[in-house]
Amino acid sequence: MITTLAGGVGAAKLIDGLSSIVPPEELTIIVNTGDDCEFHGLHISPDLDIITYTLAGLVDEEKGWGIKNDTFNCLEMLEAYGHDTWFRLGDRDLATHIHRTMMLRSGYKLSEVTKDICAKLRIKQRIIPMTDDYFATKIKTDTGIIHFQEYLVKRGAVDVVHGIVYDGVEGAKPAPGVIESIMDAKVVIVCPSNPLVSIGTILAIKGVRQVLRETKAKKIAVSPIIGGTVVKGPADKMMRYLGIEVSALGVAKLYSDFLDIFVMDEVDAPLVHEVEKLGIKAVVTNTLMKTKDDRIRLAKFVLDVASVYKKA
Ligand code: FO1
Repeated sequence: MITTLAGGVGAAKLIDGLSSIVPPEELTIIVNTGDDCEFHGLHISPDLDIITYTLAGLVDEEKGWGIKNDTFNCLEMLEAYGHDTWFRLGDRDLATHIHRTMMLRSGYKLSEVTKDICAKLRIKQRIIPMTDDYFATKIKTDTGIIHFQEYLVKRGAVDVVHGIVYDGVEGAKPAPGVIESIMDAKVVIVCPSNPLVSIGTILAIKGVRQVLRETKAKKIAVSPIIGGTVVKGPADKMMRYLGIEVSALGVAKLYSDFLDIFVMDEVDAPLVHEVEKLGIKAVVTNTLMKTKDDRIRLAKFVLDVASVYKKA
């Protein structure tokens, strides 16, 4: 069994690669829900949707989120009524949020709704939200504390970041299957996602860091930072503002209490020695995932290094 900790777009690419090699029933994906938000009365779970749409073959590959060839008629009408439409929800995408919200209002947990959506979209891998409880990632800026989506999408990540608030973290229990899937896994893969607002949130859930230290699984992470910058998203900016070294080494330090192996890009080969001083085995490869073949190649590399996959 392989368990992955995942955020949005970067994670979805690696998971897409993994799903080409690993039998679906052997792959569990624990997903960040700190990005969840409410628009037009609907519960949106962006990272859950990015992962499910990717595995269902529905994702808009160009953007990395939303549904391919979606239309925006509903949003246009909402705009005409004077509603905020900076968060671009497509017509087909809206069906997911309506379905999710209806189930949540009927008393189902987010993990049950996610299971239902996966079944309906014929996804065989197991996708689990990190928690069924309220959890919202908020960013401390000069204009006040704002929701992560407002910081990222509405304001284009231009603000100086003074801190990150995991609102609700005290009461957020791991969703059913989170702890067990880490404990029972042969390999736990930390995807190349934002270490602060995608992986950091999962690690902040009660018991998760502890079980990562206790499990016999090999724990392997892929760096989202390549040569001091990110492929997508604000991780590098956020790390810089928060005084965290913006490098693969800076990421390795955030995981050093539980990590066995760290996969970095070839350009970061000079950092191998420093990472290994943390007691983590460091390996390098091309970690860019531009094509489907890149995704599969990186997934094979990760599994090979973790010794569960024999190279062909
Ligand atoms: N990202 C954007 O940059 N702009 C959007 O308008 C936007 C809408 C959106 C709608 C549904 C969804 O599931 C994701 C959406 N995203 C959008 C992506 C999302 O904001 C982030 O990429 C993730 O939260 C980070 O993983």
